[in-house]
Amino acid sequence: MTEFRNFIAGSWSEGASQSPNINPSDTRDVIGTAARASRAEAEAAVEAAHAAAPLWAASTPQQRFDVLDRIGTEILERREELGRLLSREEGKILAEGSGEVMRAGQIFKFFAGEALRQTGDVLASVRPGVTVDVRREPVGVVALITPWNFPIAIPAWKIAPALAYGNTVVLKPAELVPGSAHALAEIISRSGLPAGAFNLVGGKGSDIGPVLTSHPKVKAVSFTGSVPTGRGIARACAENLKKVQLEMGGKNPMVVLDDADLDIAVAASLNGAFFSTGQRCTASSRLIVTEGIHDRFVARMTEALKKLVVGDALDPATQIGPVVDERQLAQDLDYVDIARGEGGKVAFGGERLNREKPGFYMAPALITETTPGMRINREEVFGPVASVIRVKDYDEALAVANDCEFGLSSGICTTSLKYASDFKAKAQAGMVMVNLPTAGVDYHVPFGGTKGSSFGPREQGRYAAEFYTTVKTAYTQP
Ligand code: UN1
Repeated sequence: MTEFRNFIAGSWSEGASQSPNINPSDTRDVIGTAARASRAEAEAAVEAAHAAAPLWAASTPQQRFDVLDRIGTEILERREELGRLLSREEGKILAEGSGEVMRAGQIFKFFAGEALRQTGDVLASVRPGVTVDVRREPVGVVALITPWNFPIAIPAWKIAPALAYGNTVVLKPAELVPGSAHALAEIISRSGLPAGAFNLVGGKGSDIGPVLTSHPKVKAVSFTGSVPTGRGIARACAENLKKVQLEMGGKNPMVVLDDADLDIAVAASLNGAFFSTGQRCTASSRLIVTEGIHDRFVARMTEALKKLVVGDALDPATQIGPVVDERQLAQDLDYVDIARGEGGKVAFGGERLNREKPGFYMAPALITETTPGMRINREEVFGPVASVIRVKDYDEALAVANDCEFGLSSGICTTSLKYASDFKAKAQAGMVMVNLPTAGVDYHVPFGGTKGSSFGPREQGRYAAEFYTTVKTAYTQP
């Protein structure tokens, strides 16, 4: 049995207890056992990161480049194997699994370069003869709490900038996907990073999360996950005056206008709503469609959904893998019922599917005849469920798109430059997509949202420096 262990101060450990890592495509397949850290182990990880902090903060840009570049190289070389492990434990299909691993490798390569490209300012003071320089310094120990839906890319896009800017790390990955985090930790352990600069602790968030968010030696917490957990983390960080960065939910709109290219609109909506089994905070869960194209759009979507192959994530013929676990599947099915109860019509799917192997399979659901006030259009489902809202024109589409407590990614399909430009300006979202799915983002540009979706500085690209550094202003009189 493979053991996915904790990594603390440069040593591997079994944890206080273990939990099984189950394949959602075949629940008989136990991939391994995952270490659950005790609170004392989580504390030891923070202490190790704290002890290593001065050494890593003093590392040269070349040392940081070398470490991150080595990590990126090994991830890229092993992308098929790591992608398979990721798909086996999370349930996204093989192409998505290896694609995600590739993204993780590219992120490490990008931040390897950023370690060399760090900048500062040198200015004249307002006082004669005095100069001022403004430089970025590491924050110190950062705690990274990551979700199950991107088991390697999200840890990568937090760890890589943390290390590139000279911080040390304690990673707490989601319990459902310990294998990918363990593989990443092994790669990091061989990279030349000093012992203690990177630590991995597995287990329940409710158990060890509070250790990380309250420990005085943790200076910053970056979290991706649910809104209630995010709020709790923000409260704890406020109490202890830590920097905090939160990426939470979405209820992302995809607007389809009468003048849209229907092929593009259907492809972008299918991808955005249902790929990765809809388990992305960037998923297009509200399809807002103007009346002139509505019926043709729904007919084409339904036709396309009928052809999608739902099955074992490790079967190359599969297009939609299983839902991650029983609890999430129950929630997805529940929301289909809620939508039906509110007057929505299930145009396709929405039921549990039985396959040869016992797993959490669900037919992707398209719900039509919905209105903006319904719960199905206000609450995040986090599964393969999308609803269609019929609107009169662009103005109504924009208003409905923005009538939401979230603001992560907003899409529009149109051939009109006028509407596309207006939407880019007025969409209340951190990311806007024109004729592209709301999900599936680049790795070298900022990622994040507005309103209830995100809190704190942006992730990714060079904007990541904002969170992972602190600014020092130095005055010199020679
Ligand atoms: C993507 O759409 O490519 O948890 C990334 C999530 C996001 C990542 C989405 N933080 O779904």
